[in-house]
This record gives sequence, structure tokens and C-alpha cells, in this order.
Amino acid sequence: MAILLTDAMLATMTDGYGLIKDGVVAMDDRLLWAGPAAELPAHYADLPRHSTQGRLVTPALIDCHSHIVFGGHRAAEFEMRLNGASYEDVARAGGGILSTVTATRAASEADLLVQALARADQIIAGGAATIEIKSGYGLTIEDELKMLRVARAVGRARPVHVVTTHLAAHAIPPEYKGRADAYIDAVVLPSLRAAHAEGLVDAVDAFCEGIAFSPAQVERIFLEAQSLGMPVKLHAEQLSDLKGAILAARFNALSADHLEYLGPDGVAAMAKAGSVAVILPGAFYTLRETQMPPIAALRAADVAMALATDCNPGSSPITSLTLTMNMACTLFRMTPLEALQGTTTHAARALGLDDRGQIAPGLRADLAIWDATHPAELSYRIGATPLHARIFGGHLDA
Ligand code: DI6
Ligand code: FE
Repeated sequence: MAILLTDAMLATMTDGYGLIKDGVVAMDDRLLWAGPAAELPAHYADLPRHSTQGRLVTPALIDCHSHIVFGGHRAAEFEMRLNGASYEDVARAGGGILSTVTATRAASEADLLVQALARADQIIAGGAATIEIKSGYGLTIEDELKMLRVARAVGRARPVHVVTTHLAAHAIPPEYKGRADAYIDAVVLPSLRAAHAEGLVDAVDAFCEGIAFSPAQVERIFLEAQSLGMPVKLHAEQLSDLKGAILAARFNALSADHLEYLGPDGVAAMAKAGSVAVILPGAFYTLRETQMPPIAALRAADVAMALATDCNPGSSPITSLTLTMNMACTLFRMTPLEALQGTTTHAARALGLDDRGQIAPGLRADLAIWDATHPAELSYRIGATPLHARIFGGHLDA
């Protein structure tokens, strides 16, 4: 059923903010028309109307990098770090990612779903209609598939579109300690093939880092992804510059993510490949990182920047995209326009989706209606949840 959303301050994000005052949107499950009320085509004039009463309307937000399926939490590790241990110290002592692996392996699919839904509900309540969810805390074939099934189940249980990413190359499990290549052969590649065969996975990711996988090891995984026809992305240059982004660019990666230690050569390679830079200020903040991602260089090279929560129990226990936008502005000097592009248009690109992220005819009717009148307010407020209502596939949330 088609409806009209009226009396809106539209931020279409088609040209900068693409602001339209006294805007109207006609939609069914797709957007049909958007523009000023005075120009509404006569054939839409009789549709049922829903007034936003002057509120800001944007494309629904997109969280293009999350790890919301996991067991347990890591508050104790948070406390250890505040008592002086570094993130890498904790990881090498068998804590960190591996403690979440233990809890995730022990949890049933049903338990994991309950926990993931609680996190998804917060991201949705913050205005999102698309969430990317990674595996990477199972690290056995069965447990990686279990995580991906739970991720898909989130999308069936809630009015949200879930995009899944295989991340078995997130950490080396204790049973393969010191034998990363054996782990790749025995678990990463077979779980990727199985997940692909079951239709459980949309893209392939890895953690390229001293405490995880080397570029040569990541390349083996990317070659498998390529032979399956799957797009790749990479956790790159988060803690050091291993030239992961350059490797990712060689495989035409959708994105390279984190990027605090990205150098000029990495920026150039990403620009050439058209890979999106996914900036994750929640992890920077949580780890009290001091090396800033090269925002000015990315901007100068015209690399599209996206923003995401990276919601995970260790380095980024955050479920607010608007707080993420605020951090990107205040910590990284991204502009509020870049921040909103980062959670809409550029986030869509980072997921390889061309049917969302702007308000334009033909795109999905996924919108956010805000208790705000200007888009900069979304980045300016700290820790608020200014969502008034959300439209998912043309339906106003109850
Ligand atoms: N980088 C991160 O920040 C997260 N994963 C990754 O590759 C951390 C995940 C965790 O600590 O549980
Ligand atoms: Fe991550």
C-alpha cells in the first residue's frame, strides 16, 4: 500500500545533505517520489498521508560493520585494561577475543539469538534498518556456521535487513596456536565453502594484524573468496601498518576497516580500487588509541568514508550509530555531513548495496524520522537517541 510522508525536512543525501524543506515522500515498499510539497505530482495527491510535523527525515541508518552475535561479555577485561594491561597483552594472555570464543562455543543457537536480538534492538532503536553481522567467535566449522545462522535469524525476527560476513579468520583458536596456516586449511576455508553452499554468507573478512593473520595468510582466504565469487573486506591497519588495505584493494575489496595506521600508499591503493574506508571510532575510543585514522588524506583522495559501530564485546561495546557519528566528529574531525554520509550512502557502498542509503525514487523505503530539524543535530548530541520513528520497507514501525 502506498503512502505519503508529509511536512518533512528531508535530508535526501543525494547532493550533500540534499535538504528539502516542507518535503514530501511518496512510497510503497520502494520510494516513488521525493520533493517539495508544492511540486507533488497530482497522481500521488490522494494517497493516505502521514505528517512528520516538521521533523527531519533521512535515509534509515546502516551499520556496515558489527559483531553482535557473541556469548558473554568482557567487563572484566575492560577493568584489566584500566589497571594497565594493553589490548594486545590481554589477547596474548588467552583473554580477549578467545574468552568470547569460549562463551560463544558454549552457547546454543537460541541463547545467541536472544543476546544478539537485544543488541540489534538497540541499533534499530537508533534508526538503523540494515545491519551487517560478522561471524568470528566460533572458530570451528560448526560454530562459525552457527553464528551465521543466528545472524540470518536476527533478520527474520526483526524489521531489519541483515547482511552477513564470514570472519573465521578473526583469531587463531588455542587448538591451532602457532599454526595459523593449518587453521586456515582446516577451518577457515572449509567453513567458508560450507557457509557459501548454505547461502549463509554475503562477504568475506579477515583480521590482518600481528596478533591475528598475516597478509600472505589473508591472501589465501581472499583467493578462495574470489573463486566463490564473493566480495571481500578486511580489518586492516588497526594496530599496525601491515599493508592490509593494499592487499584488500588488489582484490577490489568493498572496504577496508579501522585504518588508524593506514599510510599514504594504502590511501592511494584504496582510492584506485574504489574501496570504502570504514572508520570505527568506538574501537578507537575504547582502546584509548592515540593514532588517528588519516581522515584528511582519505578526504583529499576522495575515498568514501563510512562509519559503523564495530559492536563487539572487546574493543567496541557500543550500539549507538549516532554516538558513533558524534565520536567521528569530535575525535577525528569528520564533519557532520561526512558522518551522516558515513552511516547512509557510504555505508551502503561498503556493503555493495545500491538500493539504499539515499532518498531517491526506486530505492528501498527505509527511512528514519528524527526529533530534530537539521541533520547536524544527529552528530552534535552526545548519547541521545533522537529517533522519533522508523519506516522499514514502507511500513511505519508500531
Ligand atoms: N578488531 C577489533 O577491534 C575487534 N575485532 C577485530 O578484528 C575486536 C574483537 C574483540 O575484541 O572481541
Ligand atoms: Fe570489527
